Amino acid sequence: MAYDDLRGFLSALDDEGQLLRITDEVRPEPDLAAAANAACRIGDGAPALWFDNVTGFTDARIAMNVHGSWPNHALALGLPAGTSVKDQVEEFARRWDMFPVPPERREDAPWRENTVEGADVDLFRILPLFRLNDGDGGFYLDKAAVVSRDPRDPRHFGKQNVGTYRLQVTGRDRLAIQPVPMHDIALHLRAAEEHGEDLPVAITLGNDPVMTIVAGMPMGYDQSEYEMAGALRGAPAPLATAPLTGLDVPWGSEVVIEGVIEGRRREIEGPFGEFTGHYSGGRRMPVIRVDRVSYRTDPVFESLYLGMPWTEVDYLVGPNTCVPLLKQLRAEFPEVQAVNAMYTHGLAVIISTKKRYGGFAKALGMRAMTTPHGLGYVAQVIVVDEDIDPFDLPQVMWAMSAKVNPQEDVVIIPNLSVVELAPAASPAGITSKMIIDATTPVPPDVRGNFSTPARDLPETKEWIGRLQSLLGAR
Ligand SMILES: Cc1cc2nc3c(=O)[nH]c(=O)nc-3n(C[C@H](O)[C@H](O)[C@H](O)COP(=O)(O)O)c2cc1C
Ligand SMILES: [Mn+2]
Repeated sequence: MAYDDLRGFLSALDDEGQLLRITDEVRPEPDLAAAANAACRIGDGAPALWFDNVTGFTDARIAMNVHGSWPNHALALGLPAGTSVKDQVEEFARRWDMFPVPPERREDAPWRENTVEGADVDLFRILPLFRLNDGDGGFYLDKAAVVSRDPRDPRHFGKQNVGTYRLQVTGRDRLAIQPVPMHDIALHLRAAEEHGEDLPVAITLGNDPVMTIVAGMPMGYDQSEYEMAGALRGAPAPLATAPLTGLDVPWGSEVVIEGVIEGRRREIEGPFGEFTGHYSGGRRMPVIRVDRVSYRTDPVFESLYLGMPWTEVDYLVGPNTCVPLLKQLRAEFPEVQAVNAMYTHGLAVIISTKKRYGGFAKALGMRAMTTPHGLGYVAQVIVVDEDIDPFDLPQVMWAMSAKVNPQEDVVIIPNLSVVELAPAASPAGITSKMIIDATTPVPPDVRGNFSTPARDLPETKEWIGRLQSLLGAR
C-alpha cells in the first residue's frame, strides 16, 4: 500500500488503532512535546498522536510521533503492523534493489489551494508553532524535506537532493538551517556560495511517510531520493513542480515553502535538543528568505519530538541508515551479512561478516568509516562473525566478551571527521574512531583458542518445535 500523502497515512493508522486523537484542550507548551516524549516512553507499540484542540490556536491540526514505533514504521512501508524489526530491515533491503523507480508527474497538487507571496508571507499565521525541549532557542520545523539542486549541474535529476535538515523559524519569512558539512545540501550551498549566489530551496512539510524516510536516508550523492521513494513504495513517487523555484516537490505535501538560502550569510541558530541526547549550542548557520508559501486548506502540521533516545527519530532513521551501509559495503565486500546502524543514526555500528582471511574484519571496519554516511558518523564499529545477528545485542555482547583480545582487536584511528553534534568529539567535528574486531581469527591470523566451539546440539531444532507445541497445547 503506497500512501500519496500524510492524510492518507494518518487515516490508515487510525484504522489500525495506531493513531491516538487527543480531544481534551492542551497547551502548546509543554503539552504537545511532552505528550510526544511520553509516547516514546510507554513501550513498543506507541501510536501517532493527533491534536486539534490547542489553547491559543484557532485552527491547528498537529500530528506527532507518526513514525514513532515499529508498528508505525512497518505500516509506513505498507507492511503488517506486527512485522519484526529484522524483517522490516530485510524487506527494506529487498526493495532497495528495485531502485531507481522513476517518479510520476501529477498536476493539481492539493497545496496549490492557498498561496501567499512576498510581504504577505507570515509563517506564524500558517503554522501552529511550538517548542520541543525546554532549552530550545526557538520554534523548529524538524520533520521537513528540503529540496535543492546542484548549481553546477542543475538539470541532473539525481543530484537534486531531498533531505531533512532542522529549520528554526526566526521571523515571519525567515528560517535558519543546519546543514551538516557531510550532507548533500552543504555541497550545493558551497557551490552556490563559490559563485556568490543564493541557493533556491523548496521546503515541504507534512509529507507522505516514505518521503520522510528517504529524506533522512544516506544515499549516494547522485542517487535520487524520489527514485528511492518509488522503490520503497512499490509505486512511482508522485511529484509536482514548485511554482516559484521550479524544484521537483512531492505532490501530496501539506505545505510547500519556497525561497533561497542567502549566500555567504550566517546567523545564530539554536540551541536545540538533538538526536544525540544532548543540545547543540547556538551556532552560526545559513539563513533562508521565504518568498512564497503554498498550502492545503487546513494544513496538518507534522512535528517530531527528539531528545534522550529512544525517540521517534530513532525509529525513523533506524532501517534507512542500516540498509544504505549494508548495500554500500556489500558492493565491494559480498561477505557482509547484516548491518545494525540503529544507534544514534549510526554513530555506533555493528556489522556481521564472513572473513576472507586474517585481518579482513578490520579492513571492513575502515571501509564503513569511508562510506558517505561514515564520513560524519560510524565512530565505533563492532565487527562480528556471520553467525551472529547484529540486531541481537546479547549475541553481540557474547562476541565482544569471548572473541576480543583488546590489545590486538581494538584499533583506534585519531582525528577523523564526525558531525559536530557528536557530544564526545573534540574539537567539535573531529574524533578518534574505533574498530572492535569481535570476529573469530582466521588464518593467517592464528591468535586465541577458538578451535573447539560449543554448538547447539543437532537435535535442538526439533526440540524447539516440540517445546513450542507442548506449550501451545497447555
Ligand atoms: C528528524 C531529522 C532531523 C535531522 N536534522 C538534520 C540537520 O539538522 N542537519 C543535517 O545535516 N542532517 C539532519 N538530519 C540527517 C539527514 O537528514 C540524514 O543524515 C540524511 O541522510 C542526509 O542526506 P543527504 O546526504 O542527502 O544530505 C536529520 C534527520 C532527521 C530524520
Ligand atoms: Mn541526498
